[in-house]
Amino acid sequence: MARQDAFAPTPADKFTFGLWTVGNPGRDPFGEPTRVKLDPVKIVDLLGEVGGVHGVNFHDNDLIPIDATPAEADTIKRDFRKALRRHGLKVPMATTNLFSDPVFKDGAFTSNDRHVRAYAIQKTMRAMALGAEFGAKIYVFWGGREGTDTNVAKDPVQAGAWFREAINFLCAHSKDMKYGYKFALEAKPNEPRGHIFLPVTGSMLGFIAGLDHSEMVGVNPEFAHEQMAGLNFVQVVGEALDAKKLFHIDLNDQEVGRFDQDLRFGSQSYKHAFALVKLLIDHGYNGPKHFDSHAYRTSDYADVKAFAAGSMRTYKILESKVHRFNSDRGIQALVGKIVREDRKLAGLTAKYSSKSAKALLAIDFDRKALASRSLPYEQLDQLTFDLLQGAR
Ligand code: DIG
Ligand code: MN
Ligand code: MN
Repeated sequence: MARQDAFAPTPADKFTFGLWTVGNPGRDPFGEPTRVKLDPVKIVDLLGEVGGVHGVNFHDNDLIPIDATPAEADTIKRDFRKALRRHGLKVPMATTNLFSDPVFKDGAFTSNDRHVRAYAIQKTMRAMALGAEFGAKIYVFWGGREGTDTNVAKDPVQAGAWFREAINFLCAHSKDMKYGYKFALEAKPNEPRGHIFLPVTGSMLGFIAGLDHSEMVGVNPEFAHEQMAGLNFVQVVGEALDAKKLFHIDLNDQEVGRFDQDLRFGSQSYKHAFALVKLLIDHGYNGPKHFDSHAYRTSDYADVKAFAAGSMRTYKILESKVHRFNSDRGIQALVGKIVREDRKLAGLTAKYSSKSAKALLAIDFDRKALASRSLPYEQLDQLTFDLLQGAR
């Protein structure tokens, strides 16, 4: 009997891929496809061949071409449903393509044209119905065209109001239709527009607070997008967890200062990826882990499968490293030294009272002694390196 691979994924890991990820045909702005374009059934079969995948996500037009007839759509859905059943895959998330068709050249929910904005809301309503047909309970909004290429083209306050109007309407529609969706807003700073509105997850968290149904709206942070903005993805996800708004997550990798590379998860920034997996484990994130990424343009079918398998394997390896970190006596002894708590002081500032304020003001802190406390971060970081490199 073959030894069970400790890093083999299972559907319980909730790893998911979009149809557009492993189905990416290798086209880029400077070159034509290098791979045969796979239809949705073939993409599901590919994921089935890889094994251990929990689910597959789609934009409406990844599944149903924008000009498909109702009869063509029915056939596609029937065949897709059969493929899902064949491999036991779920559809946890759905979303709308509001960026490919030329009609969205100036945005969808924030187009300067009221007709385009209305069409975008209608298209999203239809896509929500499609997602609900396949059991999706998370609905992602990525506004790839919501932005400007010149500031004078659009007033950002007006654009924000239009975006809010659309999301409020669609939240109400989801409730009206009893879809049970949780909406997840995905930020990106630029590309394809020069300046995308609500560019980072933090912007989305602020925006959500002003919505009519903010309780059903969270975020879908993507590693590459926050990295493009020069932010620390681990801290970004920490903000989302703190706000109880991490409804979905797009995992991939990215080199700083480059276009959106959507690289295989953990293929570039091992250390960031480790700290991210640690954060998700430490805070009990139990949502889908979506690899919004694609294989290199140079990859063939077999290499695309290796890309998908590698994405999940990397996550499982980092998971095992996190458990090692959290149980390593030397590392935990250091962590214990670094974090100093004091119940008496904690009692003073946990909840304000004029009494506690007076008591706090009366304390004579020894500033020099506080400053002299040792913080062995170099040792901790080196032990982390040793652990990640298999030297511990
Ligand atoms: C790009 O990062 C976006 C689109 O691929 C999609 O709308 C969303 C869902 O993961 N991510
Ligand atoms: Mn991306
Ligand atoms: Mn994404």
